[in-house]
Amino acid sequence: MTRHNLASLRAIYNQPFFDLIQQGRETYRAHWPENEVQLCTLMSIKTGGCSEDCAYCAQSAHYDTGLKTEALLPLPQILETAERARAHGSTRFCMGVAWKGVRENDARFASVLETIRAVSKLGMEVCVTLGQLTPEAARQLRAAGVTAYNHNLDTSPEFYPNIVTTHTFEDRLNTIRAVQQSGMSVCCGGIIGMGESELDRLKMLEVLCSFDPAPESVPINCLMPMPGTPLAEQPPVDIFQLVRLVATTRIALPKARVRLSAGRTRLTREGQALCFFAGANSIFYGDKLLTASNPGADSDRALLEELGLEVSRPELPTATF
Ligand code: SAM
Ligand code: DTB
Ligand code: SF4
Repeated sequence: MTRHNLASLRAIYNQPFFDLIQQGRETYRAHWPENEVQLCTLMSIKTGGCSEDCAYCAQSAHYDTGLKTEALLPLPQILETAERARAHGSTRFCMGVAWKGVRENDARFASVLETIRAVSKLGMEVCVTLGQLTPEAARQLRAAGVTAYNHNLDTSPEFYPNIVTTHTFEDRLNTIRAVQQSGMSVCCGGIIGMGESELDRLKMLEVLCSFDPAPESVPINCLMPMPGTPLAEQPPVDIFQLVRLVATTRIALPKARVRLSAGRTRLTREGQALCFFAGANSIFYGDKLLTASNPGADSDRALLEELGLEVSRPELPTATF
């Protein structure tokens, strides 16, 4: 497989629009069962009060966002939500916490591990996003049954300090290395619409292309401007720029799940259809993301049906079942 660099990514991205989406579609068809979309449900299991100053995030304690903070939720409540997600057709369950990172010997981490052991018995892919990890914490998560760990680069190395000052881009890479060593899959992507340039987006993609192994999934979030955060007034992302990035990601990382993530509430059905055509094959499904809203499950079901798209089966480690 070609390992893309910035020059090759720019050449792909800057093609005439229809050539680009056609190449995205062809790459998708060569690597994936046709017309299948993965449905993932997100649940915030510890909300707000985070020490980090990520400029996009409603959960940062640095900004007055009016969000109600919540301590780590108890296992039965999480399990019930996971069971409901499965009953509604989700094949991946992703739990998020507003932490800078995991402290290995903390009782709260022990509680998260216990929750993962229970949720992983439900037959869905299990993803968590808990912030920074040590290699030992990553090993314990893998042993508890996590299939994928979400830790986004969010933007280019150059633009990152404009968005976060309480940790570095290198910190993000260190956590991703710990995840890779543990054997969990890496779910890693970014946010567009934070004031970065299109080149910054391709620079982020260049870093994703350097991962070994390649990321299993790449969430592409459009900024949801959160009141009270420094990015509250950012204008929406241009749809053609989003579609171009989706297609370029599909072409550069053919085997990755490309997830059309936060911000779908501001996309039209036609815009989303173009993203699927260009190679997106996963969405967050259910009325809520972590703290922000998502299109309703009913309207998503209707959209998939109108486009003739089906729900993909979970990909589970064979040892588990
Ligand atoms: N605290 C952990 C961390 O930062 O890795 C996990 C949770 S954090 C909320 C997960 C990801 O959600 C972020 O990396 C970012 O890509 C995305 N995200 C958060 N707020 C967002 C927003 N307002 N709009 C779009 N994406 C957002
Ligand atoms: C990802 O890339 N997007 C999800 C998931 N990984 C954890 C989170 C989106 C959060 C959107 C804003 C919110 O709900 O607060
Ligand atoms: Fe905290 Fe994660 Fe939000 Fe940053 S993105 S403020 S680390 S919850």
